[in-house]
Amino acid sequence: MLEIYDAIQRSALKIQDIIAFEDSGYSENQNATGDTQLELDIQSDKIIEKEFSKISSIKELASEEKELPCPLNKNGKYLIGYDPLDGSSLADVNLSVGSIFGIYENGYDGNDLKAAVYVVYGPRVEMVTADENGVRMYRLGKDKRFHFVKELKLNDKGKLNSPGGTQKNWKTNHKKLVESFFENGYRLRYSGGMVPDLHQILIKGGGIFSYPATTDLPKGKLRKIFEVFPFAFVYEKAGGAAIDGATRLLDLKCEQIHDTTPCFFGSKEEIKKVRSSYAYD
Ligand code: AFP
Repeated sequence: MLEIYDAIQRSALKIQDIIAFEDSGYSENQNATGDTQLELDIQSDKIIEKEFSKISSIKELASEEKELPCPLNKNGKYLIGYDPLDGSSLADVNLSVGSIFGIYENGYDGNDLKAAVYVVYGPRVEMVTADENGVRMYRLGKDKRFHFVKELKLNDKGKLNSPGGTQKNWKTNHKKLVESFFENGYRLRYSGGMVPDLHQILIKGGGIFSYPATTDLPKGKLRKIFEVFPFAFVYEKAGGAAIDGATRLLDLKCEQIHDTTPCFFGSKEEIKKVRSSYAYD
């Protein structure tokens, strides 16, 4: 596993460099979900693939930017599902973006996850790992190495509310739920990048991030393998919870590589509220 974390760190240094100095315009390609790819998405994907291809314990890679998984080593143990540059369009407005990695064994169901890692590229570059050692945050130093900063733990209740999706397409119970958090004093924190938004909730001790089913996206927007399962794993290991409204996200199966699901990540109290508000959905 450590060699995978090292490869992620080497990729992060290179990705940080292209975010800062290279073209962030659109390419002429579309990814498997139909999004027009930015040059940054394509370059980040290539960087990660190159670093991972040096590691014998990796059996296969599945990238959000590719239609199909890419086999690496027949005898490898791990399958890696990753989003090379989540929220890449935010680079243009100089907001934080991130890379997300799920390290799976045997398959890509939620319960196949063994570890999850994300990197936030912002005013600082930070990496968070979640595994049997808990959730640990590292920060890039002047020496171009990542240094351990602290362990991350969620409180049972927080103060931040990050509600995703197009509001006019929210269902009535979801509107009421989001409103009830605000009525109880929660403050809005939503940048449009799930990595910095979920990172902020973790660092500040708690809150709720939601990307619900909407009338235009009945299965939500966020992808299970590349985005949802890895963050569900991080949130659970940090003492929080993650559900699709009713079911624990990590109990969900993945039928197609690019499957999406509605998702809620948060501290325990907030997730309890989501559960009761979705009970009669
Ligand atoms: P992009 O990668 O297309 O910018 O989308 C980012 C993202 O997948 C995730 O990081 C955000 O939380 C979510 O989409 C934002 O979606 P909405 O703009 O629909 O709230």
